[in-house]
Amino acid sequence: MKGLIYKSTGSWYQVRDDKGYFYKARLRGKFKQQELKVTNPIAVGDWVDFSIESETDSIAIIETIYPRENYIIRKSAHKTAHGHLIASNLDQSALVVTLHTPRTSIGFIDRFLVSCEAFRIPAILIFNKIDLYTSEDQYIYQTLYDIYSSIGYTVLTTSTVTEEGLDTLSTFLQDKTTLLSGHSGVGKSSLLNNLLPEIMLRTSEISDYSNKGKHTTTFAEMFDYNPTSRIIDTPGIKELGVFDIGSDELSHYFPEMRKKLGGCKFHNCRHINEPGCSIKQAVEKGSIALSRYESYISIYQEEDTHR
Ligand SMILES: Nc1nc2c(ncn2[C@@H]2O[C@H](COP(=O)(O)OP(=O)(O)OP(=O)(O)O)[C@@H](O)[C@H]2O)c(=O)[nH]1
Ligand SMILES: [Mg+2]
Ligand SMILES: [Zn+2]
Repeated sequence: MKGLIYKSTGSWYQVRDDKGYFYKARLRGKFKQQELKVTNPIAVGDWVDFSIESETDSIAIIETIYPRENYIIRKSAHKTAHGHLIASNLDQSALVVTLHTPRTSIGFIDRFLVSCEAFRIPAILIFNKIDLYTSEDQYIYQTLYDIYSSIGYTVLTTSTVTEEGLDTLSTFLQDKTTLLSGHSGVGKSSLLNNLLPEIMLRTSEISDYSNKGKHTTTFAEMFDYNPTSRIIDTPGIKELGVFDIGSDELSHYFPEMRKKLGGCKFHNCRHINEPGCSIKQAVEKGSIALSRYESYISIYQEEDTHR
């Protein structure tokens, strides 16, 4: 039987068959992994073939996995040169961002967007907790809005307290499978609880001590928003760690740089200190944001040292 993975805990999986029945599944002992070096062979969003072990207890065994259309992966915290799959077969990936309690850094936003570009997954940014914005935050938000929307990214604002922006968000979720990602405590599960009140996911307050989230969600889980739309809640991540992207191809994953690459004097320009660099000229003119260029340099150096 063919099924779709809705939840993955690492030791067992929740798989849904084509009639909508859920089974608790584990992997066949000699399950054949895909080529990708990962710490988790099966992720939420994977299509699999499974066999039923016990119909009465809804227990199943996952036999094989179908090729993935795409996936989001981060560097494994435990095993070097390995990735940890966050989810697969996505139509879009939404990064939930906050300006404080907790604060999302621009570097983190850009790393996330680079990963999405590399895996060809459309990305949107959701600025949550707008009920908390001071006038200074409003100003920062406007600056970020201008930067990211001019590159072509959809930028939304939401509040789960005032419910502002949730209707608009809902239209962006229509007929798609959407990943919700972001730091712990930004409100991913809260957003899902607002969109789907019956699921009642656990959420928790930001720590007073560290002003950070408490890693309340521990496993990725997919939910049916409506018959044609699905949303994936994920555990908060500290760092994405751009995975397996060569520094020479990095500028292709900055859409505003991609358009200008032909203009550099040297065809193998790294856009760091070469003369006649169209990217650096655009940064000086202000048509490429300095913060984006700084993220480029930072990821470039990180990727370059890992080779
Ligand atoms: N003021 C305000 N608080 C919010 C908003 N959205 C979420 N929160 C609060 O932020 C805290 C963290 O929310 P969660 O939904 O648990 O965050 P999460 O992103 O799921 O966190 P992890 O599961 O740890 O990754 C909770 O106390 C929520 O009530 C919002 O729009 N405004
Ligand atoms: Mg959560
Ligand atoms: Zn250049």
